[in-house]
Amino acid sequence: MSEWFTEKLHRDFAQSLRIEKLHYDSKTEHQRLRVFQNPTFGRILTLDDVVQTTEGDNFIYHEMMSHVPILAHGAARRVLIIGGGDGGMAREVLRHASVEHVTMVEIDAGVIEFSKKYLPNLSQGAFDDPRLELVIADGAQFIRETEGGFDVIIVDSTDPIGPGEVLFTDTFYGHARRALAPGGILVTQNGVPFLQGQELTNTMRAFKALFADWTCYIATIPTYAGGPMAFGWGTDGEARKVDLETLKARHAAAGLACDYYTPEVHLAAFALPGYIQRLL
Ligand code: AG3
Repeated sequence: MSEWFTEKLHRDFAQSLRIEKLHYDSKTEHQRLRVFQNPTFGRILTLDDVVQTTEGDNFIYHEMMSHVPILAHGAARRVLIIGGGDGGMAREVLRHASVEHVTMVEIDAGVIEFSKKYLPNLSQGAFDDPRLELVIADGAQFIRETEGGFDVIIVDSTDPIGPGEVLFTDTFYGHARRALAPGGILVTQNGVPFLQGQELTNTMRAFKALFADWTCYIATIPTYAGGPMAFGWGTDGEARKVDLETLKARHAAAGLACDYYTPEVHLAAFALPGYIQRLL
């Protein structure tokens, strides 16, 4: 007899993952946290019964949300991560030697604590990097009060239910824009458009009013089921116009050994299918 975890994030569509072994199940101050083993995906972290990350496929999400804006920018020194308590995003951002300082603002200290213990493959030592400054706070409040000057801001949030909801408001996006340095880039997690189209539409409407250059780019992550996931992109700079040769040079100079990101994938990710274009 095997036990199954079933995610019911969407009204009409569920996904199940076999629980080979339950490592942890508890309530933090903010949400229910589980870590379990699955033979195909390795350890899986769920928050309030929604898959957040897996050892097996997290590389796609974390590489695409970090290397796309950082390599497009070309000279990112200060990076802000909102959320990201599992440490996977910090791991990828800190692989760039050019990044001097990473501020990570996570609302739930419990997620960091348990990820360090039960998901060390996610952070791979990122929490010990002296360039990382950890702030336990509400990201929406932090961004309202920060002086800013960030070259890249990555919103590595949960879905817009529960603690993550404030990270999808026009007010939050406005503050995020103000926290960017000139030429800075904001990227956001915007769910799976086939199933969560309204979420992308709402964010894009806000970006349209805020940024000279706004769009989304996509990547398919198996455990965020339902087709490609969308990442919001907003900037007043020219970073989206970066060409393949420049990206190749920057990628090589950074010395990144990626499993998903390539300069070709970077540019191709901005090519949107019709049903996603129509949501913008
Ligand atoms: N945060 C994104 C989880 C959203 C997935 N939900 C979904 N299927 N729409 C991931 C945190 C990883 N650092």
